[in-house]
Amino acid sequence: MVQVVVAVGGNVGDVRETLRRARKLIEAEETVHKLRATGLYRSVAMGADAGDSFLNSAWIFETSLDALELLDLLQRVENELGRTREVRWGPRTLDLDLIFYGEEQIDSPRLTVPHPHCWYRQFVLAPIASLVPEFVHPDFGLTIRQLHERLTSCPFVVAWSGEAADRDLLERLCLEFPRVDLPRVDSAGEVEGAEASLGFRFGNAGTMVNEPFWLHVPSEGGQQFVHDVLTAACIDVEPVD
Ligand code: A4P
Ligand code: MG
Repeated sequence: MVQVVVAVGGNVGDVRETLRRARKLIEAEETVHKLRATGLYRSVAMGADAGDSFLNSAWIFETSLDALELLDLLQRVENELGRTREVRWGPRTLDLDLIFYGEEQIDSPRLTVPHPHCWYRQFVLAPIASLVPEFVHPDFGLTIRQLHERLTSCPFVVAWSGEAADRDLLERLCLEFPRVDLPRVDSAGEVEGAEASLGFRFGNAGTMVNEPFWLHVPSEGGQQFVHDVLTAACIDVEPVD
């Protein structure tokens, strides 16, 4: 048996009802045990075409499925509840992302675990932190509580390097995200072929205790990518009844 964490979200239709039905379908599987679900959290949508605000939650359960079998199950449930995939990051009735599969690190064409974007997304970390705050992220060696808290530090330092983050973009981002401090650094985080890199640091510039975790900005759609990352990191995620 492996303990897994699944992030759950949706922003089309009666999302509360869809999430309830999805949970029933998962719980009905013989290979799934001891499922615990967090409460629901509401946040604005990250992504230019993402649509209305989202409801997010997370499930923690034990399973005898291997990781790809579990992905198959999650996708079956998404499909059964009406998920279509016209637009990347588009509106969706149901999104089930596998965040952790025990402490395993998996990098295959169909599956990357831990989920590569979980660590800067408030709407993923807030629900998980409410159930298993002391779970340690296998890539970073930090607990979910620590990962979540670092997103709420003020100022929130997002170091960047490379060329894509030009002056106009930075000025616009500073206006839109007043809590974020965007110093430029020369960094080993840069990789060949990436136009810019973003790094997230703890606390303020004077009290950094860790190397930043670098995200490489894609050459196509880079500005939107940077905007989405900052939205996901700075977003207000409110618990709802
Ligand atoms: N895949 C690889 N690794 C994984 C994994 N760990 N879990 C592959 C799940 N799937 C994984 O996913 C595309 C492919 O990723 C899958 O076929 C699988 O083989 P998808 O769900 O079909 O496509 P997508 O919607 O384009 O991507 P994804 O990753 O689900 O989108 P995101 O990044 O999760 O963004 N705003 C708020 N406030 N709250 C949200 O929950 N969600 C999104 C979706 C956008 N904005 C949001 C929220
Ligand atoms: Mg998904």
